[in-house]
Amino acid sequence: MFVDHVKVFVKGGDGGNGIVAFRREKYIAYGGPSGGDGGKGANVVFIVDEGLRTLMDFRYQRHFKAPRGEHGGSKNMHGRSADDMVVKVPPGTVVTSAEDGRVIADLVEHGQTAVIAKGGRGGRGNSRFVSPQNPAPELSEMGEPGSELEIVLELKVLADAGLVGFPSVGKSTLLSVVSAAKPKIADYHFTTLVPNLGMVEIEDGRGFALADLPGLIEGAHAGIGLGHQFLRHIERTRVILHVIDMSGLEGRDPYEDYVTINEELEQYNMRLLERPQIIVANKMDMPDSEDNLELFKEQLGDSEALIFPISALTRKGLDALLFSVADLLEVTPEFPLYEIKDDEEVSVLYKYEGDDADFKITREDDGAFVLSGYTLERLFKMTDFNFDASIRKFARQMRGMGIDDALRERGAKDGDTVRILEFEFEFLE
Ligand SMILES: Nc1nc2c(ncn2[C@@H]2O[C@H](COP(=O)(O)OP(=O)(O)OP(=O)(O)O)[C@@H](O)[C@H]2O)c(=O)[nH]1
Ligand SMILES: [Mg+2]
Repeated sequence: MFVDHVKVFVKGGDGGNGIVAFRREKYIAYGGPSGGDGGKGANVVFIVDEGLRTLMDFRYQRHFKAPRGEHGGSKNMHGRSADDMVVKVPPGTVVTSAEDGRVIADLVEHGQTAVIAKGGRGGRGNSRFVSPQNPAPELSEMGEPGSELEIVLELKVLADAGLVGFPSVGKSTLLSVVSAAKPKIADYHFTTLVPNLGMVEIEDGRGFALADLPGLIEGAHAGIGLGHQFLRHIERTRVILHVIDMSGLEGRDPYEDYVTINEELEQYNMRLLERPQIIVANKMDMPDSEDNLELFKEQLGDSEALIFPISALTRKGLDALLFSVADLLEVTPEFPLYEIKDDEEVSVLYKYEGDDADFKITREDDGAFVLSGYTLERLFKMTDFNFDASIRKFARQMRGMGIDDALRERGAKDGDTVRILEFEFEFLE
């Protein structure tokens, strides 16, 4: 099964909790604070494995939750940090945010890694809150929650050149005679259901990777036929081989075919038409092909166009075509698909977006004020409500964020209910 598009959920591990503890030693009446920090939660890391060819494994596992860090211990013992959760992906995997489509990582080379969801840091134990004013704080933090997000994985095969054209024009046949690939070939439409890759080696020692794609028809960009879903695989190719059936045996006009496919490429966007194209006039072994080719050239009216008459079936004209592809590849730069910022920026970007960094106040039917927002919820989750000092610290942080004032503005009165996540407390003036 070939799977090239999946949506999955990833969550970095939460940090371990810091704890409140005090030394109890034989000859020391009042030991100092000794609560250790929690360990760091694990990141979810993707790594490219060249042994993988599809995203099939993700069909069966769609949730990736990394383990949390260990909690701190007494005697200032730090909790152990959790080991990263490493997930293998095939080369050519593009990771985007399901929410807004932003690209998080483009994983191409074997061994390449990217942090997709960051683990939270460990909460600090009470020995870290010691100050001259408070030598024995009853205050510690819970671990920071790991970031969580829904992502889309798309596989975009890594080929230098891609074969496009109507169904049954001979794309797979061509791939099969210039490489060791064994794609399915038949005289009905949509024989090829998934992209095939072949390595082409030419006589002068040069070589390139060639992809055979499922046939396109008018409206493919809008999902007709096998749809544009496979066009994503041309996105990385630098040169497009536009295969046209010159025999006219199916009753279509070769020039119209040519125009239709180019329109589909244009509609698909991704600037596919900016890529150099080589026109492969196939099935030249058939009786009407010569005449059709002459007519095609007239209609095209472009003397610069690279047109190679071949017969994939009888293997005629292949060398000239392959040399030309290799030449063109040499002068065609890589097409940058995405610009990716470095890991740190990416994970911060994806953890909390825009207004989430702030807080939001909504009213519920029962009159309660509901507070939400990433920063606030994060602070909340890191507060250990078993200790008054922690609660007071959280109250101070909320005030610092302007939440008290905002609540008052929204009409909150002494004794009103305020909710954060599943907890509630009273608003006190
Ligand atoms: N006469 C002739 N027939 C060819 C040639 N190349 C391919 N064919 C035939 O055309 C039919 C379709 O070939 P495929 O290679 O499966 O075509 P395709 O473009 O991959 O088709 P889809 O995968 O359906 O998009 C088969 O019956 C081939 O034998 C050629 O050069 N000459
Ligand atoms: Mg095919």
